Amino acid sequence: MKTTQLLLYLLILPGMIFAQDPFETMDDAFTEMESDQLTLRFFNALNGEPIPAADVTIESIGTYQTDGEGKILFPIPAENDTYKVTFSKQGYVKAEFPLAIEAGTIFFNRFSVSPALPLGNMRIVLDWDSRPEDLDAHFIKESEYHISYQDMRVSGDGVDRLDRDDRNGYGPETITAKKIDKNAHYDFLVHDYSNRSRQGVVYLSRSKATVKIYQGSELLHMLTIPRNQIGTIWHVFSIRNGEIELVNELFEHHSGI
Ligand SMILES: [Ca+2]
Repeated sequence: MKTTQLLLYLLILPGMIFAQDPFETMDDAFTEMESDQLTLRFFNALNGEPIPAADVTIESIGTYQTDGEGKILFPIPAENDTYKVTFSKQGYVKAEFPLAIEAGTIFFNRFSVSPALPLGNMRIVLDWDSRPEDLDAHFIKESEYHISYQDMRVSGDGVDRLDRDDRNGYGPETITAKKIDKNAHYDFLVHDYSNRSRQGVVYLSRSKATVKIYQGSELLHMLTIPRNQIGTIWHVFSIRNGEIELVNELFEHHSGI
């Protein structure tokens, strides 16, 4: 009996540890090779679930509907270019973003889309690849509070929160701010928790991390992490006097963390 149980654990555990995502990535690569098509995948930024039956238009390529896995497949265009993608589904922000296709491939094909937001709300969504396993989003209101996995809800002005902490690759890791104080200074940082004690490493830069800033009914900004840089902290943006200032720099140390 015990031997049987042990065997069962040995069979089941690796599947639990690696979840299903690495297989999705392998599936995508296999399907793309077989069919000369590319894949985009769309997820709900609040819970990480795939979004089915959404309309996705890729400029000068076509319009597609996501399947039950939140996925579309489209033919590889003949020309390397940046194409405008429009995602729309009732109940979600209508998201428009650029998609660069280079040498017949996409740099990163996972997009977490925010459910519709009340006017004035801001939602910051971090997606990344399978490694490092644990990146952390930090949203800091100077002299007042610091939201992260360590303190998901703060009482300060009581309106900002971490919706989702992801620890096994891919994200999304999501922070919602119900109100931005026009007199305050905010910073948004991404910390490579998995490699936090290492110096001179490029794992974060290789993570394909992408941050989307949604506000009200719009996707305001989409930033991709700078490539080939050393550091375990990505300072993505600040907010001063209610205005977003993009920073997009990597650091080994940062006073905010
Ligand atoms: Ca995390």
